[in-house]
Amino acid sequence: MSKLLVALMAVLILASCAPQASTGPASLAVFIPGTLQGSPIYEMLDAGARKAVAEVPGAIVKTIEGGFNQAQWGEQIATLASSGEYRFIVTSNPAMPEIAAAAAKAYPNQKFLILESYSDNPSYATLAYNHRELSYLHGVLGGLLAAERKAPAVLGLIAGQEYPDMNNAIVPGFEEGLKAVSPEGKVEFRVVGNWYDAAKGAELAKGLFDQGVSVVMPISGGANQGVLTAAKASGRAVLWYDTDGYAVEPGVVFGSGRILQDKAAYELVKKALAGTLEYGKPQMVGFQEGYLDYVTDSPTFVQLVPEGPRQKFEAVLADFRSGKTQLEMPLSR
Ligand code: RBF
Repeated sequence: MSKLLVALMAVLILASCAPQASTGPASLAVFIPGTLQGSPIYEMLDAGARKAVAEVPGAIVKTIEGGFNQAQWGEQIATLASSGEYRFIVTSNPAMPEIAAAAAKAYPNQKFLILESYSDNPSYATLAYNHRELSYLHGVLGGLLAAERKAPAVLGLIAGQEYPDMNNAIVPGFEEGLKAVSPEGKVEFRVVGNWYDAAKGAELAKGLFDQGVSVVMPISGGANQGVLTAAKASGRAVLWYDTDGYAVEPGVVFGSGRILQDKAAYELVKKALAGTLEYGKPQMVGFQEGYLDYVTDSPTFVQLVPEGPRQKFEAVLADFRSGKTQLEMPLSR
């Protein structure tokens, strides 16, 4: 027998002994690109995935927090894929399709479920949210609140970092919504530079308040806490982006948009475990599909936002919910 043939047989035997994620118990890894604490968008991912796993006998889930050094995420994902232990790697944020691409190429049998992303990579199932619609509504409410406070039509937006969905959908959508109620309105955009520095968040918010901004929307993970503290100290209003945030700082959060990432994660992980998830076919969802919402039935919202602006806002919102108003989300792949 030639040496080559022997070597080939050895490889085949070894490969047949290697862990086969597709045949063992259904096991999935939830990779958090950051930390769970301070980032409800990731908490919802984990909660939704865990709920789905709990309903499938024998299925196992492991959550791995990648931390804030983004340069390490690709290697961490590759380590998970190379272990062969996980039938699916579940993660979320618009940068992950690119970050996981090398691992997906090196381990073509590894499947990924990536939320808040849009990609036709055949190893990925992706679902993107229409951030333009959600930030538009925040802009409308922010503009109405600023007018109510007789403040300039200037809204603040404080982001953890810049990324295509932020620059191409969230900031412009916020400004479009503001301009729909105050045509001369403008958005002051500030960047923390990471997703955890509450002191920097507070400093940026204070800078905006000092220049007369009365409403600020933070999208900066753990740094949001600093924005809340600064807003409370100066009596300004905060718009909360990913979850129902009225209770995070009562009397300071005047509006809450919601991304139903827990629902999306639950549904898609359920499908993945049942073997019915489709790969390579990205989906985009918004208000009409029921994955975005604005929390207007909270007693806090009703109490804090006067009836006039509240009714105007509810009318705009109703048109998004019914699908009468739809905004196209610019794709970033
Ligand atoms: N949002 C968070 O709340 N916490 C984070 O740690 C966080 N890290 C992110 C890292 C990258 C590279 C990108 C592109 C986005 C990140 N986001 C984070 C934003 C998140 O994906 C989402 O866009 C916002 O929460 C708005 O829904």
